[in-house]
Amino acid sequence: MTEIDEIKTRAGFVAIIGPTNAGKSTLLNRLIGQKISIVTHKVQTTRAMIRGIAVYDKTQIVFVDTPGIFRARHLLEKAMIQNAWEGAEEADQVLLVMDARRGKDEAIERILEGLEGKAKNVTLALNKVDTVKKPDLLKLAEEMNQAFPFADTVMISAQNGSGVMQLQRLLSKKMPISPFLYPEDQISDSPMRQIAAELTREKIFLRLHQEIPYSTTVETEKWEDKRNGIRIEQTVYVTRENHRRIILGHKGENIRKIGQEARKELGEMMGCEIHLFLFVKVRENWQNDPERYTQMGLEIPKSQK
Ligand SMILES: Nc1nc2c(ncn2[C@@H]2O[C@H](COP(=O)(O)OP(=O)(O)OP(=O)(O)O)[C@@H](O)[C@H]2O)c(=O)[nH]1
Ligand SMILES: [Mg+2]
Repeated sequence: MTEIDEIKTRAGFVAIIGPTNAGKSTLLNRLIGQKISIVTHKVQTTRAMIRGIAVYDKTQIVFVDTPGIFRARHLLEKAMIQNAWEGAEEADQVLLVMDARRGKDEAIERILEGLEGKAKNVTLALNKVDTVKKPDLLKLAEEMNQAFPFADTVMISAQNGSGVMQLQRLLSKKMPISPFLYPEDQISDSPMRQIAAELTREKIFLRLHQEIPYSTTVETEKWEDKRNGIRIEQTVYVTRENHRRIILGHKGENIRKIGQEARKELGEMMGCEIHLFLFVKVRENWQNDPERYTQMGLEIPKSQK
């Protein structure tokens, strides 16, 4: 690249924020063209900020997926939500993703209040348009724009991709002129160890119900490149002995299936054989242990430091 070409490139950060379950992680994966952030039908899936990097034309956008914003109860949730707001404050642009089917509910109103002092350039993405009729969508767009001065409003389906290209183009134009911030072929700055732990957590979310997934965290303890693939050891931490038993399942059936599913997907992602070993341990108070957040890539709320 000559110096003149370099000046013409654009690069910047777009924070994807919104209520939990709005489809933020689904959108991130679609924008990147690869799964890097886990997705489930359950609320509060994403816990830390996950960055996905995409290049369109001469623009590099670092999309920051954030945890959904909701009313926090314990320290972990406070850390999740603080990280989401910090993502919004630090970004060049904010993309507010909402579930068009749910409409302007209390969660959205709280976020709009928060956005007032915290972010300037906010684009609204009405997501899940595949589930809503056009006249209702237009009404919602109008209602939202009366409530907040959005720079732009787009209608998308993160799931089937409708409107996502237009959104990419729109955001690209808003990025500041800058050299690229990461190597051109890099798609995330999350270490593979962390993505691998997230994948296992996703499988736990999908297989187990009620409060168990929320009281669970996964850490990659060992990652060794071997001649015949990668050997990975992970620990699943739970808060109570009976949760440990449920995760293991009858004759270890649950943990075996969780391991199989995670291993299969990791293998596809890495393009090699994965040998995955899962251990389940009780750590009663992990949700209040800041050390665990650092492992997840979450920052500890300032008030707690
Ligand atoms: N019908 C439909 N479903 C969608 C769309 N986008 C996402 N979903 C579904 O919505 C659910 C939540 O998606 P996620 O991407 O995990 O949502 P999120 O906003 O990241 O949620 P948190 O991480 O919990 O804050 C999943 O079941 C997705 O498959 C869409 O465009 N249309
Ligand atoms: Mg998410």
